Amino acid sequence: MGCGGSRNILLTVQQEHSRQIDISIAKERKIKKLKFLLLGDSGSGKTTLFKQMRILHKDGFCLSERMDFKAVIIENLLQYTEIILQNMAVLNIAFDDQTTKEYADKYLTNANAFQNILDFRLELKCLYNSGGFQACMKRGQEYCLGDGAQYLFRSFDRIASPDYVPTDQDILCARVTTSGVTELNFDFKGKILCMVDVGGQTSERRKWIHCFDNVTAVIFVTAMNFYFQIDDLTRKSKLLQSLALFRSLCRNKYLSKSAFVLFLNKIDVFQILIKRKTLQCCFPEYKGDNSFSDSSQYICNQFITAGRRTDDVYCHLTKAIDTENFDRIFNSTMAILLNQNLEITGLL
Ligand SMILES: Nc1nc2c(ncn2[C@@H]2O[C@H](COP(=O)(O)OP(=O)(O)OP(=O)(O)O)[C@@H](O)[C@H]2O)c(=O)[nH]1
Ligand SMILES: [Mg+2]
Repeated sequence: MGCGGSRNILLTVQQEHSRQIDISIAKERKIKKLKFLLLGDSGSGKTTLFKQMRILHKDGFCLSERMDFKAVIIENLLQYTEIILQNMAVLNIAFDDQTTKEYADKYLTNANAFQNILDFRLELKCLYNSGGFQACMKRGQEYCLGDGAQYLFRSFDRIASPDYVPTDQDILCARVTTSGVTELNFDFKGKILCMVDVGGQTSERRKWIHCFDNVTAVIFVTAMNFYFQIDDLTRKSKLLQSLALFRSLCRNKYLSKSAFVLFLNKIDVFQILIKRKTLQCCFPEYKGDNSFSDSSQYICNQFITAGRRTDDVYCHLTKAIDTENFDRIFNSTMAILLNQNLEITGLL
C-alpha cells in the first residue's frame, strides 16, 4: 500500500475520533444539569415550592415521611393555638364564656399536656370554634401567625382522628423552618433539573454563597403579605427587607450569568389583606387604589426596578400551596428559560 493510502486511513481515523468527541460533547450537554436556586426570606414559601416539585416531578411522599409530617402538623397546631391565645390578651379579645376561658388557662399553663391531641379533642375543638379564638385567628397577619394556620385549624377533625395520615395538601401547609441546603434532581422534558432549597433566616444566609456556582436561574421568592408585616428583630418592613435582599442578589458577581425569576407568592393571603390595608403602609408614595391588580403590579415594578439587570426578570404571581397553579406557572417559567436563556449559555 502506498503513502497516499496510509494518509487516507489516518484522515479517516482522525475524522472518526473528532466525530466521537462531538458525540460525547453533545451527550455531556444533554446530561448537564440545569441548576435552579430557590432564594428569599424566611417564610416566603421556598420549601413549599420545593415540595411541589417532589409531588409533580418525583415520587411524592412515602408513608414514613407522611408520618414524620404528622408530628410536625400536630406541633404546628399546638404552637399556633398558643400564639393565638396569647394574642387574644394583646388584642383585647374576650373569651366567649367561662368554659373557653378555663380551657385556655389550662392550655397556657401546661401546653405540653396537650401533646396527645386525641385526649383533648373536645377541649381544643371547643376553643377553635369559639368566636374570640376565630376573631383573633382572622387578625393573624397583625402578629405574623403562620400562613398555614387557618387551613390546619379547619382540618382539625381529620387531624385529630386516630388513623390520620397527612395528605399532600396537609404537607404543603405544614411549616418547618429550613436549616442547611437540600437538593432535588428530576427529569423535566428530557433535561435534568437540580433544584436547591436553602434556609431564609439571616443565620442561614452565609451558606448561600456555597451554592452560587453554575446557577442556571435564581428563583427568588417573596411573600406579598410581607407588605403588612414588620420584622421582629429589625423592626423594618419585611417586604422592603426582601426588596433589599433581591437588589443585592441581582448585583452579586457570582450570579451575573444566571437568569432571575421572581415569584410573588401568597396571592391568596394578599387578596384578602389588600382590601383591609392599602400598600401605603409599606410604600407611602403609592398612589394607586387597593385593587389586587394595581397593588400587585406596583410590587412587581418595585422588584423589577430594584433588580436593574440587563436581562429580564421574569415575574409571576404564585400560590405555592396550590399544586395546579404551581404546575402551570413552573411550566411557563421553564418554557421561557429554556427558549431564551439556555441558548445564550450554550445549554441547548
Ligand atoms: N396561604 C398560603 N400559605 C403559603 C403559601 N406558600 C407557602 N405558604 C405557607 O407558608 C409557610 C412558610 O412556607 P415555607 O415554604 O416553609 O417558607 P420558606 O421560605 O421555606 O422559609 P425558611 O425555610 O424559613 O426559609 C408554610 O406554612 C406554607 O404552607 C401560599 O401561597 N399561600
Ligand atoms: Mg424552607
